[in-house]
Amino acid sequence: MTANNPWWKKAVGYQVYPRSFYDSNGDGIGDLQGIIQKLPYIQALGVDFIWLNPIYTSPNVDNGYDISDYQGIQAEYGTMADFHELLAQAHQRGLKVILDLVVNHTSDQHPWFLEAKSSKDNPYRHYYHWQKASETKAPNQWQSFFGGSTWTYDKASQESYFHVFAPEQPDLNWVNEKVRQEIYQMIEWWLELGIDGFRLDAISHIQKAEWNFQLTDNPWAPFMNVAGIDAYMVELQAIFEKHQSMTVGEASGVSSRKAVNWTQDSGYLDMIFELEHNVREGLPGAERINVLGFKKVLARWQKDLEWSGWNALYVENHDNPRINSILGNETVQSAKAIALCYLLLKGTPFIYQGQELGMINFPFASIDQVDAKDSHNQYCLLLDKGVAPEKALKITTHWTRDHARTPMQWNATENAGFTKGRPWLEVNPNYQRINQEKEVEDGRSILNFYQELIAFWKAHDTFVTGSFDLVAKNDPEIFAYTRADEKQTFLIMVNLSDKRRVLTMKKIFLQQKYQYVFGNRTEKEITQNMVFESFEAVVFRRMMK
Ligand code: TEU
Ligand code: CA
Repeated sequence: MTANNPWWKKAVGYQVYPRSFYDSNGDGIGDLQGIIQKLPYIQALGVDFIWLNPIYTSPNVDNGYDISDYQGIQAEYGTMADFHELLAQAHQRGLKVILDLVVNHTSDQHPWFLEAKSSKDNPYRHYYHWQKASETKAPNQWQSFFGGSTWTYDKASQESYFHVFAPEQPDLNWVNEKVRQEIYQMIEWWLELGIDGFRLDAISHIQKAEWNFQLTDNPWAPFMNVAGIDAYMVELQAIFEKHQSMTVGEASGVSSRKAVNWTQDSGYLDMIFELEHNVREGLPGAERINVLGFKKVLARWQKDLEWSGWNALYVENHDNPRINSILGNETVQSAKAIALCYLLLKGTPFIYQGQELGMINFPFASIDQVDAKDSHNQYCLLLDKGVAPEKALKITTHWTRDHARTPMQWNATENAGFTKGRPWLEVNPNYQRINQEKEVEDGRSILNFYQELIAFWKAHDTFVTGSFDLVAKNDPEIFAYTRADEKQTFLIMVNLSDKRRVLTMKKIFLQQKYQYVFGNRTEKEITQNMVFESFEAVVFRRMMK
């Protein structure tokens, strides 16, 4: 590890959603001991670090993203002793561990908020944002991410408090120096405990515009990377640098250009997740990712951060549907094609639990099967508008976050081997077909493909440091690009459609000598009119020396 080549540039991350990973005690909820038991599995994949979604004490309105004690472990997940054990065992296996850092807001049950709410002159009042209001008139018209106003009225004080997510998630007032100091101390406490870094939740929202800011086209503009945020980021950066911790920010609203500031060597964070590549097409209830949009967004981020800054690469997380359902056609072939397509881009790849098995969306048949709060809100809003229940269900569940949150599918026994009890969220009925035990045995499985792909990626520094250039830029279905350094060039070509496609190659590729090195189907050669089968993916290599 050197200043220019820190360990995380050549590392793959694995995201664990603790609630749905593995339940060790039969209460239907995944837990820390469950994660400990599955560490050998994670290690065998070939990844280098784990990101755990929130494991802190929480009333669980937003599955742990509403924290009531930053230094406590959610009882359902275990104890601080369990966490220490998890950290030690992961480290022993060469796996680093990063935690979710949720500091845009707390739970409304956090002692700070309970104090703040208790009276207008409580010393904690200004830990949050309060404005004069009435039952019928909010301080302004701003809308929250989860639907409805960003303001919730408090009758006792005749003021409203501000929240960009649910009312149970009041936003912290970062302008207040005391708030920042408390947060910084908490961060140091975790870093001193030995964790390796953080994924910073919703970090681009910590600064808000003036309350009289007038909304135009983007309803979220007043809290997306607003001027003034940099001062806070610089303070955070100093702490992370002091501890040499790895950081990845969820920074929606930070453009690919601005991301350079955020992630260059002297930047606030090591890397950020962009939130733009899910370019949707189709009617609500039947949307898919538009391939050309997907590839143009990713290519722009690749180019803008090519030589300064760093990308965090992902196609799934706990907030989105399963990629093999919305971009792929739910086959083994398409899962592999998507894997190859994003993992060889420039940046640090993240794999979300179950993605490596090709887990797919859940067939929701009732709103009672849904847990996600934002989906319930959307469903109610649609019913209020007079949309028929069946249609409202379809629109709501098609892109719900719960597709990603169904329990991990370990084997073909009841509940996919996730729990001996009743799972907190229903298991996908396809678990007999798609599960980890089965895929380990099958040399041609998606799981084995991921292992081979990670090993292939690790064997070539070109994938870490090399350039990125799109090939066949405007092809609506083929995502092709080169990764090159002074020693070699890789040409990556992926047909992201379920149709046979022909790509006419530029002369230069025919004149140079390329060799097939990796793919999800059979060997092939570069020809003038190359035929790609449905979701076929190939990598060619050209040696310079
Ligand atoms: O998600 C936040 C999130 O998605 C927004 O920051 C995003 O900017 C917005 O939707 C615009 O597209 C994170 C977590 O990943 C999510 O699970 C939590 O519910 C949320 O924060 C609140 O903590
Ligand atoms: Ca449990």
